[in-house]
Amino acid sequence: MQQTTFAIIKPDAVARNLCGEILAAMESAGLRIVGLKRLRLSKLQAAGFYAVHRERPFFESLTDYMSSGPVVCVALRGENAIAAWRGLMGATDPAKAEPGTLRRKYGQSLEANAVHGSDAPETAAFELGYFFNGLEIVE
Ligand code: IDP
Repeated sequence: MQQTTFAIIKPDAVARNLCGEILAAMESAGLRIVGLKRLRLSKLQAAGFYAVHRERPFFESLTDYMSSGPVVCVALRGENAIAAWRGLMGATDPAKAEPGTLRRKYGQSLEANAVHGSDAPETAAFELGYFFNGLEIVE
């Protein structure tokens, strides 16, 4: 099933000039980049994006980190794109992520784990709409 999912290259990875390598890994996995933008989130915008985590103890730190520098946002389209991109990212904690995954290769800590990916069709729809308007995703 063709799907569109949402990815972020997080501030730690952007700061280390890893955008090209991460975008290349997306394409090598057969995913198509159908939307792309660089921006810097405000603290409030980061809190809106991660609203599902607002009761978690790491919420303050997470939203500080996500607003600490520019991010690169990507709309990705392909066969089972949500699961395909989650698989390529690896587990949340880079130390526990499978060898070869992007978080294992590029993640620095449980929080600064290099990339984000939507975990379900509903979250993909919310997250794509949070960052892109209809004209900015070109399938
Ligand atoms: P996911 O990004 O793999 O879907 P989530 O549980 O949705 O993982 O967590 C969102 C983000 O919050 C993670 O990618 C990571 O940056 C951060 N995070 C998750 N758990 C912790 C934690 O226990 N401490 C600090 N940051 C965390």
